[in-house]
Amino acid sequence: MNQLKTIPLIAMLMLAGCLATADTDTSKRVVEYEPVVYYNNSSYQFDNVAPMSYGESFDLTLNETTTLYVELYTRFHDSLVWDKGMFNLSLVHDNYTWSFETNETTIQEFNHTFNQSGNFTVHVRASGSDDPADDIPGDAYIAYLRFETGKQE
Ligand SMILES: [Ca+2]
Repeated sequence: MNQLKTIPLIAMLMLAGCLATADTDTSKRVVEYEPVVYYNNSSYQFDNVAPMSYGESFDLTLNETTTLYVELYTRFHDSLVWDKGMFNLSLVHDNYTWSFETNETTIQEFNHTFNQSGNFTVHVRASGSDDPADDIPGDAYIAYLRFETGKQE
């Protein structure tokens, strides 16, 4: 019984392989907008009572026009004792720096397009603390970054 099920499955897999190959061999190729996409997700919650900083960095090579799409959730309380926490996102490439900073408690989506190619370093930094006297969890952020590069404009 198992063999009867296996044989058609193998035949289907072979056929699927043929179809996929035939598809890519098409001589008339349509050049479409195919961006190269990089994702980076970063998040942190400050459970410390005294202020603390947190950061992540990563390198990225970008080729043509790049659009960075950001989905950002930030939560920062007004501390009686310390400076208010903050979130900072920076892209650094040679003498070029783009950065965004906020200390709001909000959800925001935005994008930024830049005509720079080369090796970038992306810095995600934040500082914050937790107020032990309230029921609210500590300062926090969640950042979803999506880089789409190679866009024809
Ligand atoms: Ca708290």
